[in-house]
Amino acid sequence: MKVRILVILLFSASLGMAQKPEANMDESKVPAYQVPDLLTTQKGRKIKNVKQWEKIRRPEILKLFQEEVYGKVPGTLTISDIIVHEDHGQALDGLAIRKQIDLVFEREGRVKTVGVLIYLPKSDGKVPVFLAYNFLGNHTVSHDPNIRLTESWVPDNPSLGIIQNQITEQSRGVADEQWPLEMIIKAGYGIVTAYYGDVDPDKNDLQDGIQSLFYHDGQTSPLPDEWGSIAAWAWGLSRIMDYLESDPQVDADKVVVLGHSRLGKTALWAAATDQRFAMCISNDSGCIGAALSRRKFGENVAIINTNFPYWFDTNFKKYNGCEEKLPVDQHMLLALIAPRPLYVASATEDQWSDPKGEFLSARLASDTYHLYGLQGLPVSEMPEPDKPVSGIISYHIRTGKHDITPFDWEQYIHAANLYLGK
Ligand code: GTR
Repeated sequence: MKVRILVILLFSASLGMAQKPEANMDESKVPAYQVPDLLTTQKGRKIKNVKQWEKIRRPEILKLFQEEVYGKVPGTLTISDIIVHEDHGQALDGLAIRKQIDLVFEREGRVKTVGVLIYLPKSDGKVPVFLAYNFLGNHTVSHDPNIRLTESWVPDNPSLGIIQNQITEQSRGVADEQWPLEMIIKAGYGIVTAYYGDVDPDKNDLQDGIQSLFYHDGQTSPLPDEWGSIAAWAWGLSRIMDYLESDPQVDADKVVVLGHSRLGKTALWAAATDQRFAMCISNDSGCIGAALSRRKFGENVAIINTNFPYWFDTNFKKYNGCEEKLPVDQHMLLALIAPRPLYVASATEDQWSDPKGEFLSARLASDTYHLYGLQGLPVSEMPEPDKPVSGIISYHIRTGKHDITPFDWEQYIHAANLYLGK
């Protein structure tokens, strides 16, 4: 009998070692935790005003995220060439003009091309824009037959006709419900999108993304504190911003960077690292996006590092299973966006992204907004589903699943109207 118990114990222990890390989906099992204080430096100095925040604490936090989480960009690379495929295509039944350009990046003979699709409301002046990556290619955001097809690697999806990692006509318009273009244009905003896989294909190799342009001979992956895919995608958003600054029809002082899910994590990191983005919207960004890591609810550090190790730098692997050792938590990422408007959104059926952790993080980030004389998130309790809370930090939890819907977009347009100084 004893032997049998021992065998069972040994067997389950060995299974345990091989097992994938598990997600806690039970609120009662959230551990007691304490997040690092936003306004106390690592050496214990109290931050009392904007000047100290901007000179001391903000750079300290930014560096910690750069070194320990997302990874540093190893050098400078500017746009080598802009290829204009289309400058004023008539689109959306005459409501908008369409532009399509390629941004070309070249370094030591290696080249990457990022295709950018732009719809702008017809206007005599410059217009504010939303900038957001898409998941499967620019042609998926609308049935518009003029949108060019990406040649980059796309994950196989036979039901969408994506075979051998190449898209075909079959996926044109498949994401149009996530991109209510007419509503955005009618509200007076342009929309700028690109396929994130043009910058770095979303697969575990780090061989054919923008990072590879920086490799020296024989190098096959970034250094331990250098960029994973999220930092590379965020870098790409900044390069699109470089282009937007040169576009006479775009108001580059009013670019709202937005992203859903992994692209929400990316939008947050882009807004943290590049203060030219006037506003940031995180839609269901979850783990290592808006949600607090120390709650260990839903997706956690070990899970995300197991499934998507290449999204982050190698240093980040140290924190598998020990979120409490992280020198940062995600409210500090949100605080890097202050004093700019920020919108954090969750969905009721998206417990994997830990809506409560996203809300609490937005709440905690308010301390930095207070330094600027701003209220931050105006409530302390999580609102009811579909009842948005509006402030310089806004929040809502929408009924439904992990997705970005016209309801979400309506709130984002409303917040941009209120807080972008339009
Ligand atoms: C999931 C991942 C999340 C989120 C999501 C997405 O598999 O666990 O962190 O990024 O993908 O991007 O759709």
